Amino acid sequence: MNVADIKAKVKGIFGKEIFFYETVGSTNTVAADLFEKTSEGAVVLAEGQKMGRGRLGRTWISPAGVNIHMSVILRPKIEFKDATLITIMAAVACASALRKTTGLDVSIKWPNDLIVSGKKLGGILTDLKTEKGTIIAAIVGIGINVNSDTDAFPGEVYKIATSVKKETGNLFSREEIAIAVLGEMNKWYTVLQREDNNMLLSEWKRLTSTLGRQVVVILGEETWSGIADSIDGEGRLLLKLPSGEIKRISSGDLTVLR
Ligand code: BT5
Repeated sequence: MNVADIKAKVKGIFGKEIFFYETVGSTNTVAADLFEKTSEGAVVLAEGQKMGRGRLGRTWISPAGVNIHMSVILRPKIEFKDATLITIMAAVACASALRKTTGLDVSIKWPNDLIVSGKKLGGILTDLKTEKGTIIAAIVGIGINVNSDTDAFPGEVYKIATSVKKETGNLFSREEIAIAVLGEMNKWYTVLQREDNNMLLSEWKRLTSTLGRQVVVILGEETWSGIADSIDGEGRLLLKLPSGEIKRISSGDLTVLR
């Protein structure tokens, strides 16, 4: 990756400082370690990850040299209860950037998936550093399959994954996509920090493919099914249960049934 190109072309603070590695365990782990030595908007980028992480200890497949593995270090001034909004903000930024740079109809599946043609193009992993219940840092990890051949992904993942190359038939510049993501993050993070939740959430609603759908949400031992009705000001999913009751859910694995 041409890091100098990214630094030169980003607008705003995101990506002005970039720590670049050929291979890391996980960019989120590296970013958490670098946190004290960096300013807000610093980025960790890696060509490949040996221990790329999804949520709940899951693995993020991270082949070298083809995709984007990036973590952005934030120091958000928001309350702990609003932490889901950080992922919501990053998803809006990524979906917007991907639509603009690739022309693909990228949508957001609550809470952290980037979807094209019903398949997973990318994902977001937000790790928080807290002190006495206050958020002191958020590490926003972004994985986007750009030029990889997802048919070669191991296990069952090839069935659910896709890449920009697979969807368009063309190779894309990872730098161009990363620059767009960082530019959109700059914009939407400003919106989040000025607490303009209406602007953020209305853009999220424009970009999501989750609302109005029959879904199942699994969180630990619990499973709920119903209609994904809306999200609230804290980024929680409002699930309309068959009884008509509305259940507010902060995190979980969501499957769209129809
Ligand atoms: C996510 O988790 O979607 C968050 C992914 C975040 C990855 C970035 S890369 C940079 C930064 N550093 C890290 O270590 N992580 C972040 P989750 O919703 O839990 O989804 C994980 C699931 O997605 C896996 O269990 C697989 O089923 C599937 N999966 C794994 N690798 C994939 C890939 N490359 N593309 C599409 N799906 C994948």
